[in-house]
Amino acid sequence: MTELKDIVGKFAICGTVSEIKPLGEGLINDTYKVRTAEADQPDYVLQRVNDAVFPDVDMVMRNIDAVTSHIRKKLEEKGEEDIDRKVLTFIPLKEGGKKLYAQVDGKYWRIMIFIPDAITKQAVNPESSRAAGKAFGNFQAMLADIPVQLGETIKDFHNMEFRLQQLREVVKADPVGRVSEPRVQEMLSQIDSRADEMCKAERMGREGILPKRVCHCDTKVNNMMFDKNDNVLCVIDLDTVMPNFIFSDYGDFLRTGANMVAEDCPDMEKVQFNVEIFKAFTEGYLSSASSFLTRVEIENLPYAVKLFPYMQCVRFLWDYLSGDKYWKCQYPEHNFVRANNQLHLLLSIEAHEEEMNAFIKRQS
Ligand code: GN1
Ligand code: MG
Repeated sequence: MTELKDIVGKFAICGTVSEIKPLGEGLINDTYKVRTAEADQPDYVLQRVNDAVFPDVDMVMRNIDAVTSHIRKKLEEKGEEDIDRKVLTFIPLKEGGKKLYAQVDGKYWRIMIFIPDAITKQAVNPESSRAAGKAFGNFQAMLADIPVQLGETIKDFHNMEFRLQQLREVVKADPVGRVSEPRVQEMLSQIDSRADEMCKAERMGREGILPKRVCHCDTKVNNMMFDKNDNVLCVIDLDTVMPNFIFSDYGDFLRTGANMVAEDCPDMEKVQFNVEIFKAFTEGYLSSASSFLTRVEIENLPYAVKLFPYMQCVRFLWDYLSGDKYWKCQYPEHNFVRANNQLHLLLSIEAHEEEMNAFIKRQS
């Protein structure tokens, strides 16, 4: 097997590698920190891209190249300082033109500059939610005029009609005999009764009243870097950047950020929607995104808040009924618990619907 330092050696980095050790606890890609010996040379982050989740790594890296180059240009035009901390910098191969990844022993690797003096956060409060809303809105705003068409790195990733279709297929095939469980039947009927309402985005897309824009599609607070004074430096984890309805970025952040507990907390009474987080994130988001959002997009933000817990409930249930192939499980019921948690989050959100609608009206 090729050693990590030989893989690093394929890239046009500066400095002499002194140490390579695992970094972070991401579940999808394997990540390492690469230290260089020289104080005046940057350190780097080496990553193996999971090609089971992202089958077209070339497309992923072309998207990332287009997005980071465009953001860099915008920051330069604005005369920003310290740009290497405000956008990710991927390093090309020594040989291979401008290619930003190496294929070694059938695996895919890439390397980027390590951003010094930056932190990530795991939990949000209203203040960091506001900052996150502003940062993700700004990310979309900067990419609104990107001159290239990005690829869809995971086909139909946030397409609700497709996710329901996937669920229906596994219910029909019932490969591990879990469909007849009464709790599964109960959940399926909760899902069915909302299916039509939740596919509204796809219908509006077909009617031509809802555009797709460049979205991040994994808007969690831990996908942003902050400086020591709590200012957002940049958005990271760009593998899922692709054209989508803006609901993806807005709704998926609140799915995790505004849940009072983790998405796999088994105590359903504790699963509650935090309205203060919703308000702060929305204000932050609209402060940077209202310049390009349409009325239809803004009016439907409360729908987006419901859509993502619903979609995640469908996806977790699909995996439970498939035999737990997509998400790693610590115990046999894990995926069901996750699905149930998302359903309870949805119920809590539904109880706040009027309040959310009134709040959004006041903003526009
Ligand atoms: C996966 O690995 P992570 O946590 O960034 C998934 C998201 C889900 C999330 C649920 C590529 O994201 O869509 O919302 O799990 N990413 C992919 O925990 O499927
Ligand atoms: Mg991630």
